[in-house]
Amino acid sequence: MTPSTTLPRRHLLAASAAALSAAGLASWTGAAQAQATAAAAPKPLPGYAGWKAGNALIVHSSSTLETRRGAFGTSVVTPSSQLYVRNNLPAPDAAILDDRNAWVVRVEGVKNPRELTLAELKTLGLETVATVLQCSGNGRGFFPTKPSGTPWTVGAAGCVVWSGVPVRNVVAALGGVASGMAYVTGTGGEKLPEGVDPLTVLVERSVPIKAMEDAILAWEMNGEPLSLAHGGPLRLIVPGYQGVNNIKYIKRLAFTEAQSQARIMQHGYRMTPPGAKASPDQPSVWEMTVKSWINGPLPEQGPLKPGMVQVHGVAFGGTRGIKGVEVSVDGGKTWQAAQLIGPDLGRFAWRQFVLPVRLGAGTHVLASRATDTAGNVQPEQREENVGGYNNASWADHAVTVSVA
Ligand SMILES: Nc1nc2c(c(=O)[nH]1)N[C@H]1C(S)=C(S)[C@@H](COP(=O)(O)O)O[C@H]1N2
Ligand SMILES: [Mo]
Repeated sequence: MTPSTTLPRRHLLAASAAALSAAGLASWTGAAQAQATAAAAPKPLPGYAGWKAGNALIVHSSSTLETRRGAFGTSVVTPSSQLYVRNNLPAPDAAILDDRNAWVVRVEGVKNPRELTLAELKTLGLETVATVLQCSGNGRGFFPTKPSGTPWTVGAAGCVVWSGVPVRNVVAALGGVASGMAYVTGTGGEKLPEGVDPLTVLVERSVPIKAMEDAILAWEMNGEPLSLAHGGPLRLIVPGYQGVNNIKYIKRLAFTEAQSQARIMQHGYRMTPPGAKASPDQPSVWEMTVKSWINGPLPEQGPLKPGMVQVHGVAFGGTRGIKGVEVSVDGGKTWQAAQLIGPDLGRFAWRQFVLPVRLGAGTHVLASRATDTAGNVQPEQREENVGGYNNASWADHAVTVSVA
């Protein structure tokens, strides 16, 4: 049902053409070669993510890698090798991982502000949390308006297990939050390009201070030291919040009265209504809302045989967790309760669901619709916005399969 290494045909063609030409047999591969070239050879993985499973990923650019819909598997946690990557700036030099424990984060907006090393952080507490890490632009590819930005469909998301120190422990060790603070602001440790106003490129995001209760400073992902691609040696994890708020290579954690002045906060990642200009008075992409999608069967797996099919996928509810998921095999006219399966890793993780259905010959539109624990139901339609953010539409995420 969910071959984790399904190779699209163009990969096979490109790979076999390359293998043949390497063996000096290119002359008779003319047809395959031409086809492979016409389909544009897949882009190679960028160096900092060279350890990833190329077959499981769509390489949009050197800073945007998307998990293939058919590669999610059905074991809850997304393997690190298959997890999407999104960098707004080039990843820092890998040398920052040479001495992880020496990494320094400056904590401000507390009674006793100071710098702490990762070694010190490791003495202040330890917590493990599973969260859905999702880019707020996930689903942008379904917007008919073609917003600028990566046209992700479903694969700019994964369910990841993090370990680190709770931010509230760090705050307690530094005497508590200074008075009047309303936001937690994280600053990324990338080297900034020269000759530009730092505020136009700096990756710095603020979230409401209440998010501190669940936030951790993480140094481990899925049981391994945090990789450079995913923000090692240290990353801020804000469970239930959109990806951009989870600051990689964090070098400063500040409790602040106001939101960051960085462009990525003031004008980027705002829910800007169609036709309007981005501005700080529009909602920022913070908490995620209830969402689900089907990961199998998928049209790219070819026509199905008539009979039983396990319709399966994932569902999450931001900070609230999932109460249930319904599946439709008639494009949303009728719905049936799906079964939640697998371990429940907590309210910030996704749940897997399955509905066994019997499909006869013909075309079927399969959709899923999740409900969170507060009773919010996944909407049929996306909320239109200029940036193509927060697409949770069940209609957009439906898949059409044929049975023959
Ligand atoms: N320092 C820093 N943190 C960052 C980013 C970045 O470019 N720099 N990108 C953000 C965005 S937009 C997303 S979606 C997630 C992507 O996390 P991942 O690459 O580990 O999947 O990291 C967020 N944190
Ligand atoms: Mo993102």
